[in-house]
Amino acid sequence: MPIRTLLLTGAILATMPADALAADRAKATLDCKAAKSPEFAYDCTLDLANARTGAPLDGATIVLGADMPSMPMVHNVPPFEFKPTGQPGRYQARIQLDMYGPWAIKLRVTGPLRDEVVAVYQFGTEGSELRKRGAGSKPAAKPEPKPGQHRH
Ligand SMILES: [Cu+2]
Repeated sequence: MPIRTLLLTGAILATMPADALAADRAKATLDCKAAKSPEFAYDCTLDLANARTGAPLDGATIVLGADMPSMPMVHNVPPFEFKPTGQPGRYQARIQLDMYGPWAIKLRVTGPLRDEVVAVYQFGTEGSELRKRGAGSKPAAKPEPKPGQHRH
């Protein structure tokens, strides 16, 4: 029954909103400042926006995961959830890492849109600094952490 199949397919496509076909991405700007104590704790601010329109995204659930790309399976950092600050598209979280160095930060966004944003940040005594976004861009010209900083 080819005609019936075609009609059915058409009906399914017609019920899908256009937005679902071209899913919007999230733009996440993360800035973490080292907390006074304990060691390796950071107070992080996250600005979340629709990457296409630039509009701030409120009402999102954002879970942060952290791992060291250079040390897979070594660290076991629990996920941290961001809380809204009341400012448009701005969220905050206190996170606890367990050493300085490059951390791959994965932000899982659900709510007004669903996305996963991964970027590598250098975490140090002051705070976080973006090293590279995703896999496509070149790493910043920054020295690798000294081997002495990697102790477990
Ligand atoms: Cu490490």
